[in-house]
Amino acid sequence: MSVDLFSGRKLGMIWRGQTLRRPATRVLPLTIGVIGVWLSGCGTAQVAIAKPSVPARSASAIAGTQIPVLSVNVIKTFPHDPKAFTQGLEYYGGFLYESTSLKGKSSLRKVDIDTGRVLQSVALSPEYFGEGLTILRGKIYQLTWLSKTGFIYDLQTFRKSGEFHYESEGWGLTHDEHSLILSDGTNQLQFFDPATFQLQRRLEVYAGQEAVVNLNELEYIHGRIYAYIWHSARLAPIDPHNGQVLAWIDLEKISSKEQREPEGVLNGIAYDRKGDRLFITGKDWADLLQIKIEEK
Ligand SMILES: [Ca+2]
Repeated sequence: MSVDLFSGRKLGMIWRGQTLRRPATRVLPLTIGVIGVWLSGCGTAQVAIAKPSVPARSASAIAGTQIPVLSVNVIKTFPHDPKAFTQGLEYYGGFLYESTSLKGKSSLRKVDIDTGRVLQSVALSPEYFGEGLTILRGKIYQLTWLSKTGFIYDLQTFRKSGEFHYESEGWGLTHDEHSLILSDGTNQLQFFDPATFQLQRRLEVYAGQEAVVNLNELEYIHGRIYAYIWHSARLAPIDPHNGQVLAWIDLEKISSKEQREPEGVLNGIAYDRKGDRLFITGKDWADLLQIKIEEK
């Protein structure tokens, strides 16, 4: 028996026998309604669901105003390892640092932007599923998905210097001046003291009145937290003070061209502050793209 959950033309969840390839806690933002169910005699079920509700309904209101939908232009395309199941991406000092999964294939790597070549890497133990990463004060912080354990590495040597722990799942990671900022697949962002890993605060993310779940890879850019919404082709800049989504950045055209497999969704966003370059990629994508967001 297998069940495939679709959002539009994209596969969102897969059940095979007793095995759930994505956990039940990863709730898809699909609430508009089921528009069709097909059950075939050979034991395959497909459940098709209408467009994700978050982008559709969230064009509603922030204090009576529409949330703008912004388009992007591709400035430049770079090669990306098509076998890198990207979970975290950050720019530092002329290089990209990337966290990849799946179990048994999880890694931390330093990547040459122009060639996509992996310059330095370390493999995670097979029991860990790599997730988001960020770099702060000479250290790399890397999450794991379900193990509630993060790893700390020396930026130069990639030598593991410690671990930290959190209560939730680990999805995306970034930082501001004072905190590590973690997403866990809900609509909450958690802020941790990078020295003590004490939880400082939680921020609930909303588009108008609607909770925005499935917050995934993160990047802190000019005072806003940018978050992918897992299994949507949208990126959301979030106000870190009140949790409101300030815009929907529409990446559908790029995603539909680059995505090569059902789980190969957009993931990975990195910002070069000095050069004002914004990079995006996805899981197992062959390209890394430098994009410019078109402000309205
Ligand atoms: Ca990032």
